[in-house]
Amino acid sequence: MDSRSSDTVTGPPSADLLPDTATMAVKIVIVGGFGVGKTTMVGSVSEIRPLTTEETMTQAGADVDDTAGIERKTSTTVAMDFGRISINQELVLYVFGTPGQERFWFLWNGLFEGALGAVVLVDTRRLEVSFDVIGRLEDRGVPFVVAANTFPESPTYPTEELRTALDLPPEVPIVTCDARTRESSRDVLLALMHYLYNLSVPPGS
Ligand SMILES: Nc1nc2c(ncn2[C@@H]2O[C@H](COP(=O)(O)OP(=O)(O)O)[C@@H](O)[C@H]2O)c(=O)[nH]1
Ligand SMILES: [Mg+2]
Repeated sequence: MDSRSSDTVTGPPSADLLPDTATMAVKIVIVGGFGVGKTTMVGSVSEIRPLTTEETMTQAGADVDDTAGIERKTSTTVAMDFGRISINQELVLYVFGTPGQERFWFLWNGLFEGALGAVVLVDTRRLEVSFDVIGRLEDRGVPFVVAANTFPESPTYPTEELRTALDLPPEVPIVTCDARTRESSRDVLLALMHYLYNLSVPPGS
């Protein structure tokens, strides 16, 4: 029997199905400069096959996208990445990754609608590509955490040096991660959820 054509199949529930116990869905956006690992993070953390709009880079983009330092990168996200992760039985995160290049900023209005918070992924070799992204989040009043993605040649800086370099206020969490591993990417999302929770609880209560 072809199970895909039958609607009476019983068996283990597909990981694609949202568990019946899920009662709360939260929208999160992952942003950052070109090549910092957004698509990788959505892919590693998602329990459903991530939707991605990856395109092979063409010579036409050669002068537009700065690939210095990431020469092996041969594809780039055109619009967005999308994935889903269940944090526990009740809480489900919908994760959207979106490009940081200025020419994609028109997408931000729609993508940030209803988003509770954001992850700013940074590559410590190229911190400057994240400056604009952070500024735009601050302008919009979107709470965010910063995650430094670990590339082999990336220098590691003490957290407070990163904070100064990115001109971040003291309360913004800064974590390090390896976007290729599910656990590490999940920890980044958990750091964001803790931060959002603390923001929602008045101090002293
Ligand atoms: N070493 C290492 N490479 C990574 C990591 N995350 C992403 N990459 C690689 O860096 C490149 C850019 O990642 P990608 O997810 O496409 O970046 P995006 O433009 O932000 O979506 C890809 O070739 C990835 O395989 C990481 O944590 N460590
Ligand atoms: Mg991408």
